[in-house]
Amino acid sequence: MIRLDVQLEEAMLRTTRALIALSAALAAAPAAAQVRPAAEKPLALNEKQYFSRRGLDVLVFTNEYNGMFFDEKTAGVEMIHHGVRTATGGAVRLSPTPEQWDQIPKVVERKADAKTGTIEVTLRYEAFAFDSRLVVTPDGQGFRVAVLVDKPVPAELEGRAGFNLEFRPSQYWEHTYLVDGRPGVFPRYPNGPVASLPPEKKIRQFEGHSTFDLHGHRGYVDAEPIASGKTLLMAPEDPERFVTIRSLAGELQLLDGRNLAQNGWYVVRSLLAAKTTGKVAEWSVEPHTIPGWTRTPVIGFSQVGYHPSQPKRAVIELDANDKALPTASLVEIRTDGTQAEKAKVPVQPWGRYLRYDYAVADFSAVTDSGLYFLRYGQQSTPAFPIAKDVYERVWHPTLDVFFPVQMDHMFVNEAYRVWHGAAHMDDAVQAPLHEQHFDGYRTGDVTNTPFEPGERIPGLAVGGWFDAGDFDIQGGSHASTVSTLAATWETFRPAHDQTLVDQKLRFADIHRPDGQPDVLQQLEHGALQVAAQYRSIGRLVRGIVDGELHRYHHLGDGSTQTDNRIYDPSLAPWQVEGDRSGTPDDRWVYTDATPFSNYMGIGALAAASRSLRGYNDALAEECLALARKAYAEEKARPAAPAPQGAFGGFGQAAELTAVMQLMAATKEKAFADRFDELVWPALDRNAAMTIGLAARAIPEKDAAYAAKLRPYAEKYRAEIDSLLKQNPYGVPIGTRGWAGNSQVVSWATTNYFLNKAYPDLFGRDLVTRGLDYLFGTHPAHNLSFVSAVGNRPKRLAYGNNRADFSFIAGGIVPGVLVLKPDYPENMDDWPFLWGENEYVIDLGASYIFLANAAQEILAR
Ligand SMILES: [Ca+2]
Ligand SMILES: [Ca+2]
Ligand SMILES: [Ca+2]
Repeated sequence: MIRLDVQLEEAMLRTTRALIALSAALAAAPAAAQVRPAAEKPLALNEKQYFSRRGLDVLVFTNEYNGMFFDEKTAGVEMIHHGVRTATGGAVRLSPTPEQWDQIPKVVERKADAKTGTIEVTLRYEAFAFDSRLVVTPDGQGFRVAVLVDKPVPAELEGRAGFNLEFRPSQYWEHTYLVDGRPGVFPRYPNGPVASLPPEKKIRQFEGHSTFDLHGHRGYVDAEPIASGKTLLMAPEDPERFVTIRSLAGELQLLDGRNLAQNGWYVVRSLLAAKTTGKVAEWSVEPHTIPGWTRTPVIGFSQVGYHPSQPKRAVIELDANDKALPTASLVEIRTDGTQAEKAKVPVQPWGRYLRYDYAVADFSAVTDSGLYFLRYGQQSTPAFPIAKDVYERVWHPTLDVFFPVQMDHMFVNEAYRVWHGAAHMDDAVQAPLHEQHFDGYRTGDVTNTPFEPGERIPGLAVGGWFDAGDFDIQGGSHASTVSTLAATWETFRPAHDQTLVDQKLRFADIHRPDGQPDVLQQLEHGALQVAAQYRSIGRLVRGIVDGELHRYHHLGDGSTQTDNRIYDPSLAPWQVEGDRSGTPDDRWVYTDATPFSNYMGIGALAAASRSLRGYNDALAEECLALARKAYAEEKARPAAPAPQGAFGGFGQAAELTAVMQLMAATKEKAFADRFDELVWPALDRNAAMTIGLAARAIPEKDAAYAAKLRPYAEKYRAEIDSLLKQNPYGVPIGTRGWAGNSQVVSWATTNYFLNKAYPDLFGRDLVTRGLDYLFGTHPAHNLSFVSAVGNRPKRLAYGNNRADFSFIAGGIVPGVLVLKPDYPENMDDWPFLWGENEYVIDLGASYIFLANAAQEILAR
């Protein structure tokens, strides 16, 4: 009943907003096409080097294509339309609907000219020695974009090179378009048209790989236009999405990239004029804006709720044109269902961070258990509890669902649903030499193993998890996941058992207890794979991954990525004899050797050996023996060059991890001495990187150690203070190409260990703040970043089920990506941006640890 009230209020608010928008649009509707309302300022270049006016920003190569992941849909000409980045990829492109691994242009030069108010970008396709210039000029409420060439388009690119601009499909679903007056509805699901073309027409993809599996047929596929004409009106019925595009030379095509790749966007495209120089394409683009538009405030709060004794801060994100209201209310939903204002708290302006203004409403004073929601102006948040047990179950979906779903080499069932069959039973063969893989792996001159390229490395079809939204086994993330699960067991001993795991039958069943703690069963599953790697080659592998791009991008049941049969070259492709096949699809093992990754693996084995004792003694023994042997071998190798600078100690920091785990596992003096030898110089080099590990070792050491460590902790605490001032959320927010939830969790976890050792220096709030951030107190929106956890969690993400616009319960997404120069983004209607939405296993394990840690310190 109360929920109904809340929902009703939200629905009314939405309707009111829509009505205001609609009436504004109606008032402006005739003007949108012809006369412009005088009150609206024209688009203009701002000091941050992008074009801006109220309701519209146009970015021109503020963000570049990435040499590592190629087309991430975060580069080129882009539009932020009423606060939403609806368009990207405005650039000269070589195919109608470019895929992630298609050739991307290099930015040779970018000039933002404050005098003329234009931005000019020179783009180059090295493979074709093809240069073009993109000139973007404000034009009234919109802009013009022209492509110029000094030399004609190369002959082999005639009819192929074009100017493309891509629109996010989910923003245009349930909307219409008009092309030269002819109406159409944006396709909800890709339904063509496509054409099969002869292979000689195909433009080479990254490093000669192919996203397309010919299966013995010759043709490859290109998307064909859904519509074409001179003038395209996109979503003319929706004032927030309405864009008019006119081609001033040549035709416009509207295409649907999803026909080739599920992560494709709608593409508007004009072919470049051939055999001529100067202007070879030109558009006028006029995005409609709602006069006086102001972005709805985002009320950041924890969708999970709060422990009574923890700080409770809502962070309100405001449009630059908005002004903070003086107060916000905490409304209680009482036990009889009625509502009453529990507290009115001041809204304290915090200031500017990136492009928004922020304000903080602190309602920590309320400590009564109950159900609440926040009211700010006309806006109400979803309801949330204040209760002692809010963290008790938040990590269960991660352990109960996310981890089982990620299990490789297992059949995974949940009630009536099979998530996937036993995958990659044909693992694995030594990767070829001199190979640059599309997922970042690389091989050099030698294999570093007794195996020849292409030769089977035995024993690897066991244990392990799909690393992320893809299906590879990544050595580093496995080592760290195993270590973290072991730490979770050792620190908290969670007996939680909701999953059956049968290694003999390779069968996992979700929501079915089997009398064994699930943390140990997952730890065992990871340890089985890491131990297998050390057994076969004596080292942690970099990765076990599909060697061909057209299988690597696999979506769906992981057990259908390969044929699960051992490759037999005496058979023809697609020929099958028993458990052998003629299709060379067995995964490749990348075995480049670095002390860093070896030490990570050694640490994981030593950690696993401790936790597995009493559960799987044979595996525990073997893990420790393998770790000792590998450590001795690594030490016997010639020493790596001396570390340089603050981060130069990476290799030594890794040895420190291994030594700490070996010290804890063996209690031997030699490891304790080596630990002392390494830890202090590492702290002197980079305290922030080492302090967590050093604090973790306190239980293994004496009081003198803790006393000696204290000044480092004090120094680190002072660094945190300055960090807390950088943004209103009080956690470190990363600004790299992969969003920073991992850093937030690891930061909060370090604070947990430091809180344990030095509670006078490190308050509990430095731990819970990390979880508040994950659960909704963050920029861009207020959804919980943990799928299925909290009142409004991420409903779609870049899991291996992303093609279904779905989620995996308990998966944690990377979070808020800060696009240059100032746009925080986490798409909640489009799962395909991995930097924002891809689940990874090591973050899953770290989150389980942190949630247990919060529960423990709050119960103290
Ligand atoms: Ca991967
Ligand atoms: Ca179990
Ligand atoms: Ca196979």
